[in-house]
Amino acid sequence: MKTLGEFIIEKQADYPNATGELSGILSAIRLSAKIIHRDINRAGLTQDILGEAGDENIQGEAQMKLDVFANETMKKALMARGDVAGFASEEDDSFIAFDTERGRNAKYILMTDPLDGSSNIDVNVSVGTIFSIYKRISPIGSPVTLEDFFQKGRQQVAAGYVTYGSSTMLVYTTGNGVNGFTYDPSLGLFILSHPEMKMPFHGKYYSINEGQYVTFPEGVKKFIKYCQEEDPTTKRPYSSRYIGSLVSDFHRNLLKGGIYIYPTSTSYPKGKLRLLYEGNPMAFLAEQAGGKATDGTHPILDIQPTELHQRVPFFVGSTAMVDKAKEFIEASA
Ligand code: AHM
Ligand code: MG
Repeated sequence: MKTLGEFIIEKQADYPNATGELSGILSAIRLSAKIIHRDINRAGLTQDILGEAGDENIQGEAQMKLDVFANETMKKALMARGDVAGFASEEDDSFIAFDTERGRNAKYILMTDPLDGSSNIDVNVSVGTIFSIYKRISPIGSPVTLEDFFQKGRQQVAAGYVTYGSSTMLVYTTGNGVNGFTYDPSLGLFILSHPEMKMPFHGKYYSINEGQYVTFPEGVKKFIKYCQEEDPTTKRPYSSRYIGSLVSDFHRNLLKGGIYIYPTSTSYPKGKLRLLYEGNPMAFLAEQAGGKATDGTHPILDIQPTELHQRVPFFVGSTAMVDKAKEFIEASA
């Protein structure tokens, strides 16, 4: 049995010059995950953490109490350890510079969607936390600037998610494969349960909000029809699974093989998901597990961010399925 803590220490030993800051950040995330896990699991009992918070985030979406709570938990845990210089979150309007002696001298920044899958919070369906870590570009010793957050996904040092499902799992990469840890609440420990995760090359599930079919671009509609056709050689028709929580849908497709799509649509002309908090970390994990992620034209990880809350059309999952979807999109362009 190997715990997440032991695993982090073991990995750090591979880098003799490591300062332990990245390990510190991962420990802060681990602590946040335990706190969020606890509160999600009690949510049905304590009305004060269910429902809407009464505010909207910068994108005009209603914030849930648990969204706000998870955001504060992450921020406080990271601030307390002092290993990040700045923080940006889907729930905050702007980035935050941790402007303390330690914060100014830290070399990493972190971006997060602290509680993804808002529509599933109040109905006991899995939600998740997504995080993404970069080295800052601005000089150490000064407060972080916006350019620190506008780095291509390719520059990520680490990324991962926590899925609060039938069990809670933390899955992350530091660019050297993907490893998954299952939380044992009785011990309060994350245990390595899924070493070196690999996404099947050919998938057989597709995850998309098909109710919005009429609003999708032609290429996406054709890909959906392709998934539904009968063809024994490619094991079609594929099955559809849509949880409506990116983390859960991604996690399912990572284990079983499949594709998750949130395309452009007439309701979301630029896509719904956010490049910095959702697209990039999931794309990094997908590539590290042997899968792919594209906006339909370019690899997600090669997109130059220009806005903190930038949206992106998102196709992620098994390589063969992502390539196929791209083929349909290119043919309809
Ligand atoms: P959120 O970050 O506000 O929760 O939005 C992102 C979520 C994804 O987790 C999920 O896949 C998608 O939005 C669901 O959207 P829809 O209800 O339009 O299908
Ligand atoms: Mg989200």
